Amino acid sequence: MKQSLLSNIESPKDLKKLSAKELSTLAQEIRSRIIKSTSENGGHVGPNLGVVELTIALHLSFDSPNDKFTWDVSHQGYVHKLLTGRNDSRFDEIRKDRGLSGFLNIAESIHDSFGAGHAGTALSSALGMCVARDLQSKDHHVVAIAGDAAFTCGITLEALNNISCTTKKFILILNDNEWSIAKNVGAFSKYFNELITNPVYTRLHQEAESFLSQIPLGKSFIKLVSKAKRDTKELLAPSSIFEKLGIRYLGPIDGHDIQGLVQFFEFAKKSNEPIVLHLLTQKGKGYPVALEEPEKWHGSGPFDLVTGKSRPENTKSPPKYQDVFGCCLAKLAQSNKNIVGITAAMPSGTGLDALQNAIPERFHDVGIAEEHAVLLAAGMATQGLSPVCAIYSTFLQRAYDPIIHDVCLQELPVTFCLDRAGLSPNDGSTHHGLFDISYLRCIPNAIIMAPSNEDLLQDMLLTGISLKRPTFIRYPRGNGIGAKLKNQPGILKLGEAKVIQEGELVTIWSLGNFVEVAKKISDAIHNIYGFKPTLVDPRFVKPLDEILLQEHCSSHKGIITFEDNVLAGGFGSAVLETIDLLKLNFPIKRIGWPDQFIEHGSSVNSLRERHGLDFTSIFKEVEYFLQELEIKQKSLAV
Ligand SMILES: Cc1ncc(C[n+]2csc(CCOP(=O)(O)OP(=O)(O)O)c2C)c(N)n1
Repeated sequence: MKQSLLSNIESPKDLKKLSAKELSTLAQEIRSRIIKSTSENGGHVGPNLGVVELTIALHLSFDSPNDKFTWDVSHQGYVHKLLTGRNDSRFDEIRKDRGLSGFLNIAESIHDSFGAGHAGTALSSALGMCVARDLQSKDHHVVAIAGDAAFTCGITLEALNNISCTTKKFILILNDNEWSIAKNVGAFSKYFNELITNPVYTRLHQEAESFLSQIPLGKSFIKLVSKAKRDTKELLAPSSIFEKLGIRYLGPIDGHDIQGLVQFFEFAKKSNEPIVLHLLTQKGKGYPVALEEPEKWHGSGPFDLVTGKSRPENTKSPPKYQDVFGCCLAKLAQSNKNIVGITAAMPSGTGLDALQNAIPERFHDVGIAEEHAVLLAAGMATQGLSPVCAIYSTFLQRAYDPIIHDVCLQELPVTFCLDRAGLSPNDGSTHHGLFDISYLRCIPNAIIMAPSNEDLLQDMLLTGISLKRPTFIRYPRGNGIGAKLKNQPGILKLGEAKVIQEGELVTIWSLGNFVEVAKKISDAIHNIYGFKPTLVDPRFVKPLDEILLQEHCSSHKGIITFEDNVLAGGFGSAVLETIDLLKLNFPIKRIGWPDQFIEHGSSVNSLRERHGLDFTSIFKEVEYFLQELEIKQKSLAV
């Protein structure tokens, strides 16, 4: 069988041996490899298919790892992985237990100059590398590659403001495919479109392109491009924000033409001022189904290679938390005209598209701008609106200051709905929502809830809106537990925990999705030790039900807490601190995530197993605790 070209690429140097025709065959092979692998493992299909030529051209023109690339989000880094020695069995299991990470990671390869997972980091990190290079009198290139949606991020704009006064040598690739996850939003997106369609600009560019294509690489090419650029600059300057910021603008450029791209990159390498190359690419290029539905194919679960259809989910599965949230909010908004929904570029992921469809004028997608989203909500809240900010737990980290300084300090009625609290297994350390309890619990005025089932999420949403105070509701990724959904949610009493099983000797306070685990642990205790522990669903992390806690401390021998958050500063810490504050001197065992970043994995269960949070490991811990409390197994009791 003929060996594929891709199988002979062990490092970017091997690319340079290929002819133009072979490079285009290689591009096809890479596309097939990505489609095949993502059909098994899921992953970022569309973004990667869109950057095949761009990545090949980058590695042809630049010298990685000496030259540095910073990729925004880095979800589009699969091609880069394949060209930098990672076209092996680990790619077959990308995002799985033994596979590569779905993002770039400095620990995974020397070619990954910077890891990411959150948007908006490419320009600032590249600029930092430029500062180091200039100070150390080195002369390598640093290239930031950012999608059009990265320009909805505040950090990207902060970096843009800082580039030309910091370095003369900075290359920015704007990979414009017009899509964020959903269609890109905002004024920058419109502006990029204007740059592409402006007739004056297009005419000039066509001229530039036609003469570029006639000229071989080399000094004459560079000189002519520079001249053309100078000649056109006067005309272009008024329309190019980049030029105003001291960054030379060249574009629009066909992002799928390898040879053309190489010429532009060679030109950029010679530039004596910061330069941006505006590339046009198609998300999903080469896979018709992905081209047709860019939003669906931004990130996909496993799918059928031929039809592109998602592998059938169990139709009997309970609804996802995100959908219960979205439907419930849309329903509540029908009868409460003050409710407004805000998302930072995740309308479908958060389920907020239900509100978008039902009442579009009360739906706001602000782009990848979590910090702004929270301030926007704060402003709305001062004027009598009831904003609901739906932001994944991990991305809310971006908005920490406005949460403290604007919402909580002024005690404004903003309801935060934190989806993906807990594990995001395939995505890994950049995406797990394991810190929110710790980073929110220390903020005065914050009310924090975690539902143990999807119906309780509805109650908490109504409770949050009704409280008219800063409220945070954290819930996990994926399906609920199959709880019956009430038509009309109820309002919970602030801070009231619920005893779900009256028992004896030990009381187990388990939060959110760990209530189900606690029930199983309780059954095992009953079988082996012959007693039923008390089970509590605390529902509120803050305020904590101190009265119930105090009662349980006097009627039990010890307390166990479970949570889907890091132990440091988490729910168990809240219980421990309260025990200390109340001077109860009561034995406690806390179960939660350790003080380390949790990697990606195939599933919640596999990661729990690896980190001692599966049933068997937890039960072992519980048994040690029972021994400490001198509670004996049934068979050993006298
Ligand atoms: C801070 C933050 N918020 C939200 C996201 C979720 N997210 C991942 S990729 C993406 C869109 C990226 O669009 P763009 O940068 O244009 O790249 P493309 O996928 O179109 O190539 C979003 C919103 C994120 N990664 N980081």
